[in-house]
Amino acid sequence: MIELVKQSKSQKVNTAETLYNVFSEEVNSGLERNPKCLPSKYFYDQKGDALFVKIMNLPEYYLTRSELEIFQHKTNQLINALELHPERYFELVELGAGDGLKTKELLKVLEHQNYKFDYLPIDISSNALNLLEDNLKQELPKVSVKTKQGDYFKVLDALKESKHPKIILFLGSNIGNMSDSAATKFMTKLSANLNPEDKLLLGVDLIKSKSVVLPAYNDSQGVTAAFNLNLLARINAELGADFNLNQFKHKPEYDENEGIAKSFIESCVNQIVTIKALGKSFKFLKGEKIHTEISRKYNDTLITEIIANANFSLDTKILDSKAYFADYILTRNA
Ligand code: AVI
Repeated sequence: MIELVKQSKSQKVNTAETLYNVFSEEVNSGLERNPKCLPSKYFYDQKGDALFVKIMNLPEYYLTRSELEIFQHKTNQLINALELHPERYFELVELGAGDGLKTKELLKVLEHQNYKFDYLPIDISSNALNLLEDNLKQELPKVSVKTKQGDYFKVLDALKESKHPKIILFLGSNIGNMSDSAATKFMTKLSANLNPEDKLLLGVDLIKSKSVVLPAYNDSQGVTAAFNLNLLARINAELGADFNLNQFKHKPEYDENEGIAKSFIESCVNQIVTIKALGKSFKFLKGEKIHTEISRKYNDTLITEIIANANFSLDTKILDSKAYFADYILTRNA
């Protein structure tokens, strides 16, 4: 197995500096645009991570519960669809494993039925990986866990050498936070980093009525609002901005025909915000919106379209009991 080279202290400083520069450049270019926008990847600082955990437990946020139900009650269907055999060793690789809540249901059954495999969670956050590893040591001590910290594609590229059959998990409708063109590119790059016959389990939220989707992004406790506005708090803290969080509000939208939930931050008044790190100020009109996130919902046609040029074939899909969520199983073509 190829291990990722550990970074030296000075490399870490350079990485932090680069990340800071990219963050300030992306904030600048997003706020320069008309209409204004900010990338959703910046939701996830320590506070954002904690708020997202709260979101996953909200009564309105059905996504996590729906996929968990598939992993709890359709585990054997998943195992059959992935064509796993107890005697044939495989690597179970998870992109952005988080707390591994759903995956643990699969790991439990695989461990119990004596499947031969290693579990390789990949995450950009070493903190998240350490927590997951500790938790698995307690709960499933027999599962072999090999955490991989870093960029998904760099890790997958290194793993490609191994030639062992791989099952890739990309759960939670994380792909839905990408535009369709970014998702298409992502799938193409993913398949290029796999070997023929490797499998992908892609978890996606399905297009459904506004009465179900919109509350998931506009919960009654205001957790999603805090998650969205935390982006401004982060810009205040890290780039020395003076956003007054009381003068902006969370504004989600969902169009059933388009099948995309969109989150915005709306300015409640005419105001000017200064960002010290950029040495400049930005004007916001009352009612002006900053677009912060898309959460795309899918159907078979959309999935077929995003994999059209990606060298995957679509084997099957497994749904939860309400048909809110789907886990698609794909095979990397020869
Ligand atoms: C991580 N991602 C799939 C979540 C979603 O549903 O788009 C992020 C989220 N944003 C607001 N609520 C949850």
